[in-house]
Amino acid sequence: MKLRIATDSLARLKQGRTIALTGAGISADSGMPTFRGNNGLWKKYRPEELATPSAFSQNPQLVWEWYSWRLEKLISVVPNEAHFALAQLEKMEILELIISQNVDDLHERAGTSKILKLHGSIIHTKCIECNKKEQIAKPPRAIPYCECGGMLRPDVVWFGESLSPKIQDEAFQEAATCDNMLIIGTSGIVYPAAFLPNIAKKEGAMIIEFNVAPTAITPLADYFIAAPAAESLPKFLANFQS
Ligand code: BV8
Ligand code: ZN
Repeated sequence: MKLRIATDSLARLKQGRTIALTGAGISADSGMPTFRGNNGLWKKYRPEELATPSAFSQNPQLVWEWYSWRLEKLISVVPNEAHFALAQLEKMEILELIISQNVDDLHERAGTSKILKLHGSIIHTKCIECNKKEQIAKPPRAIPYCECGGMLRPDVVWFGESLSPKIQDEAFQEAATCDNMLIIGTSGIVYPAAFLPNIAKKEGAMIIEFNVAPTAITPLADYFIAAPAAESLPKFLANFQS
């Protein structure tokens, strides 16, 4: 079954440059808890206790326990139909790029190759001494250390930390030059990512939002598709499959 999109909007999607901005909600249907939902990550933990540099310097053990728990969760889940639909849209050259706020690897495991990860990757570590980055083999039982002796941290952007200037500039550039932006599963609360829909809109892009509830972004949307992404994205994809 298709999702009803007006003919001129479909033509715009087929001819124009389309990018997607994704948030934790796209991974919700895989079973990954979101940040602010009712079973959200922040419910069990206090954000100021965990995803900040000061929390890590004060209590690296607790921060690693949280990330290890999230990694356990991540290796136990698989990409859902929303991730696969976006990967298919990339293959069909309808979707040029995904800009993701997510630190999971579900887009990549679904086959997406063109992705900008604004907030880093939970399956990679970074050494706080020599900055060496590597993929984590398995969820650590204790604080992991680099061969240089330095303590390892998750290779993610914490609150109060700047995004990589290169990645941030590229994301802003993509938002300013796209014709269409699909916005999937984000509350639009976290900055500077939350600037991206405003930049796209200001430059005349068509905004299609997929979410289960209205968000701070919804007033900007040309289409608001209220359903779980794992249901709505395959129906959206069906518009491009003869
Ligand atoms: C920075 C990695 C400069 C860690 C994360 C203005 C400008 C710049 C900064 C700020 C600013 N205003 C405030 C700030 C500070 C801060 C910020 O934004 N705070 C917020 C809380 C107000 N920003 C920063 O600190 C950023 N740094 O700008 O540096 C600087 C330097 C020094 C001092 C000041 C500034 C860094 C932000 C990055 C933080 N790191 N992640 C980790 O994951 O452990 S952010 C974290 O939140 C995740 O990455 C997550 O993706 C992200 C955003 O949340 P969402 O993805 O939107 O998820 P959420 O749960 O909120 O929403 C889920 C949505 O899905 C909901 O809408 C729900 O309805 C929907 N949904 C649920 N189920 C489904 C669904 N949709 C579809 N289908 C479903 N089934
Ligand atoms: Zn090191």
